[in-house]
Amino acid sequence: MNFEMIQLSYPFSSLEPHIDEKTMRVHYTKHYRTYTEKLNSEISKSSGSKYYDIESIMKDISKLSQGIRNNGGGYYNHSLFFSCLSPGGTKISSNFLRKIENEFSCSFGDFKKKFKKDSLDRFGSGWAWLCSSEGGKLFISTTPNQDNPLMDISQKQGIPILGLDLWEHSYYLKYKNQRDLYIDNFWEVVNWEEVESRYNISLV
Ligand code: MN3
Repeated sequence: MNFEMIQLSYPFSSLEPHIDEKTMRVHYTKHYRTYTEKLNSEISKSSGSKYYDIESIMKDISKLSQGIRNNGGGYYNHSLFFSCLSPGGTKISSNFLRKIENEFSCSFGDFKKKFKKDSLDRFGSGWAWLCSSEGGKLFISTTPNQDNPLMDISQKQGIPILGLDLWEHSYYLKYKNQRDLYIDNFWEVVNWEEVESRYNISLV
């Protein structure tokens, strides 16, 4: 089993000015590629080779090596992150907007504020997530390093449908220490069609 990088449906420069071309290029061709290659190498020399999909690996991560946890997480997380971006973003459907407002009992603006606060509270490297859990309940969570809520070691488990990379490599070239500005601008490039589609799949 060899895991492959997802192909981007948009050019590196197309998320400008919110995410700059150079960051996208390095992030995809260096960081993401390295996680993918290391995952494949870790798996080939371990019991991970009996797995056929990345989701099953995440769900059994407590039984697998630290190398698979780091690089498998890196592979899964970046595949999700890059899939949920699009040039200029896509408009959220009225259905899914209502879903978010109902689930979080607040406006869409306040939901974004909550997501931002949790992202800023995550110290050091990690990820912020919008997740679906049993019965389609939505929740926000954050994880350290390359962990994610699909992993069986995660404090709060669910199916991630949107992920924000909080590692400095994802924003430092453009935003330097301003993680808050990076988070604000992230919303400008979210592919809500993809997020909603992942939510619908999570219900099955
Ligand atoms: Mn990254």
